[in-house]
Amino acid sequence: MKRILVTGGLGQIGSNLVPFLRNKYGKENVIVGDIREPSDDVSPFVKLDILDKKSLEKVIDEYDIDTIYHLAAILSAKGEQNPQLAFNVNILGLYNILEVGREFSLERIMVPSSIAAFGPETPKDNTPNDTVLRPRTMYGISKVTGELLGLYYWEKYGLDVRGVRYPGIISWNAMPGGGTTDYAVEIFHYALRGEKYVCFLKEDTVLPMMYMPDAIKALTSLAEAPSENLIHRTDFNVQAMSFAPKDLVEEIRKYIPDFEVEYKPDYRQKIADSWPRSLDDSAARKEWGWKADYDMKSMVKDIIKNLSRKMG
Ligand code: NAD
Ligand code: AKB
Repeated sequence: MKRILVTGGLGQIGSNLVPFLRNKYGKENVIVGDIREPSDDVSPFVKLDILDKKSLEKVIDEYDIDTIYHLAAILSAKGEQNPQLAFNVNILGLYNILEVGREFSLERIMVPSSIAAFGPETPKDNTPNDTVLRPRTMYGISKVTGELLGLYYWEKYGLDVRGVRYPGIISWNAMPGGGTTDYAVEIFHYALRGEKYVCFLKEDTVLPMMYMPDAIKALTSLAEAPSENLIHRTDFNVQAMSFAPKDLVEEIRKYIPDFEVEYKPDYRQKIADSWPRSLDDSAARKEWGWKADYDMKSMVKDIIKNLSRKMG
């Protein structure tokens, strides 16, 4: 039986992953951990700062945890505003997670990486899985560190750490936590409220993106893949769609023709310019059968339907 802790479980991905895991493994077997208090009832919940190793050990022990989905992190834009916090949470926090994984001989630790692991010298189109990693953000540096530490703990201690390099994740039911791809979530809320959106990236900045159901599918499928099939472990490219803000606006205007957008690039433009436009995900396809279900068209249709219903 699985006993799962989801760190950072109140965040954008956690608030979608937790219901999925609870549906599969039972509510009581999936514990939400986060440094902040929930606004709704998400019990079983523990207030947990991953930098507090003693509390982390106590939670693992008390709840008899065998698997961690480690989602607690500071994302790229927030990380550039406070690199020290990003270093602490993303690197020292992950170190605590790996150490408790080793000490308690946990069965599996899932740690998402990101396209932020790449940098300006990385080939931008159809970016290979195994290529130059020279990120220039503290977030990206922490993601490369995480990929390498995960591999180290696997090879040295047999701790089964796995992860995908997520692109920008787009959801309608949870807001993003301070990244460079956040525009692609915010924009829907403005469009449906009938308000003008001021986009912080240039209109032609192409980035890889993924709809939330595919993001959940990617991480949970990798978690279940037979270990012997995996050549990579912590650093799988996963591609779903690639678009620029103007492409997304054009698609949204098919539903909301008078939607107004202005482009005012800020410090996040430089971050976006250092990331790839699309990814070669053949390793994920070969090693654990990855394939995305949604492209931009089907995603926009689904978001407009669900979000307009939610907003009444
Ligand atoms: P998020 O910012 O929405 O959520 C992170 C959560 O971590 C928040 O609820 C926050 O309160 C919590 N947290 C922060 N510091 C903590 C601490 N010290 N202890 C415990 N909890 C803490 O992030 P997300 O989008 O859900 O991302 C989850 C993971 O996926 C991260 O590793 C992120 O790098 C990765 N990822 C996300 C995206 C994306 O577009 N959302 C893309 C690539 C990779
Ligand atoms: C961010 O923009 O920081 C995240 C990511 C791609 O890792 N969405």
